[in-house]
Amino acid sequence: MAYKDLRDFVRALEEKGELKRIAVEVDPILEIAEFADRAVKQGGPALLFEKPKGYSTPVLINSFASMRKMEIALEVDNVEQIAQRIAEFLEMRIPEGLLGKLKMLPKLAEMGAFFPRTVSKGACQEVVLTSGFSLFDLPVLQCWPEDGGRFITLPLVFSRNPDTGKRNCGMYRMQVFDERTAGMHWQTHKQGAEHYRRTPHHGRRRMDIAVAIGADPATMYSAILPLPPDLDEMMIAGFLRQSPVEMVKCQTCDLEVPAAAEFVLEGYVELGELRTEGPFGDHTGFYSLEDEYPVFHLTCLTRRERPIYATTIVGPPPMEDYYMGKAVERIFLPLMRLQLPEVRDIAMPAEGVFHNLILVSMRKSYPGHARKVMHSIWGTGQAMFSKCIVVVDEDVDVQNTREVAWKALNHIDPQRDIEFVMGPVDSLDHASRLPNYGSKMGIDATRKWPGEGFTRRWPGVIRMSDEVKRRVDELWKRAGF
Ligand SMILES: Cc1cc2nc3c(=O)[nH]c(=O)nc-3n(C[C@H](O)[C@H](O)[C@H](O)COP(=O)(O)O)c2cc1C
Ligand SMILES: [Mn+2]
Repeated sequence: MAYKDLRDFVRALEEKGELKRIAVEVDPILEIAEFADRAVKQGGPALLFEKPKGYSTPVLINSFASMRKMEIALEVDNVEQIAQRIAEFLEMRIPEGLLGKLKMLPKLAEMGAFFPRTVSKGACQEVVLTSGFSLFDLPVLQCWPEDGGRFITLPLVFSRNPDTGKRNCGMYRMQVFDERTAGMHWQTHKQGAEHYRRTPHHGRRRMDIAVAIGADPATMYSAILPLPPDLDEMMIAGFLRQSPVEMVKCQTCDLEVPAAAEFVLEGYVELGELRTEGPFGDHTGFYSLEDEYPVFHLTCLTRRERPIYATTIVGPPPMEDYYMGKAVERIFLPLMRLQLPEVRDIAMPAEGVFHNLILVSMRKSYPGHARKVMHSIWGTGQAMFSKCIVVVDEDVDVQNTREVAWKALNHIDPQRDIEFVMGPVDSLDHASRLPNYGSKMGIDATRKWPGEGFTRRWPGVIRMSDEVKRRVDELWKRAGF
């Protein structure tokens, strides 16, 4: 059964021994962050702070902060099961004949069941405040000492594409500037930023925004997924939870939000109004420096009677977002293989903070094939940010970073096998020559072929014969080991 809401998820985490309630008073300024950092680094439970200093609203953090918690969040034994479900859908073709078509009906019906449903009432509007409210009513964290302020870190930011009317939901952090305004940190490549750029073409000066904080875990998680533009995150959330997301109309703007959310911030962004945002201790493990971002104006705050505030912190890896990203890696592999069936597996080690390093194993079929795979990755959605792509043959286990380092470093002639390209880079890259634009590197660490100009012999990897191993198994014991 799909979780109805955040508290349902909290209950599940608690039942499975993956939640710790913290009854002592802890300050949302830095202290909660330090708790969260220690807990995740120890593989500890999610934390529910019952007494954040100065607030009566409990704070939930680290609810996705391990593979086990991701499995609980997505109600699977292994996130690969979701990849499997996606692969099954992708394999679904219109079969021949009436019988085949009939067989497909249940699958199609299942698909229909994922679409979000509009409902007339939602728990997120138990309390509707159009005056006398403030962003400081929420126990928003300051995460790191040099942060520019307090940041809402798990917001589901809803906007509408002014060209198509389609909804988008992205997770973009929001720095609380004062009681009614916050930074809107959608990076230039993200959908919120694109909607913002499209808005003046429709003669508008304002863009409606609704921000939901805290919902059932699949809905929260859908906001980070690197989906194609105009593919509704709420539909994907429905697929993940296998039950439609219920949406309710906002009170003061033309957007819908998950009815079961804990908090909803309704408001707008005024075109052209920018304000300095940051610094922010980011998921690279370094501070993202100040920059100019649009300003969100809060016009109405709705919430549950007794809401829970959901948040996270990012910082030196691995943190909670590493596990969220690891699940993305597993879930999106079948989709990547639709375009690139030669790809066996991919891995994004924690130290690469997603965009800095992607390891790819592939079955090479023709000269230059590894480079074709690199360029395809650079041409695919948010994988375009990959600063370093290492491509290895299919016999290398990319989940084993040490094996990749060992084999790849042996296999390359750097000048021949490393390729540099220019293009868009992640906004968080602090080393690129310009913000958002710089170089990327592809390393072809596959075995080189004569068709690629390599005519020397290629050595095999060292391995003891099975027969000797068996003999030594016996001798080993006799020798007293
Ligand atoms: C905890 C967390 C915080 C994030 N913060 C931001 C952010 O501040 N700005 C941003 O552009 N992306 C941020 N992201 C990444 C986006 O949510 C992600 O790229 C998403 O796919 C964007 O959705 P979109 O394609 O609909 O714009 C964050 C991700 C996580 C997990
Ligand atoms: Mn999107």
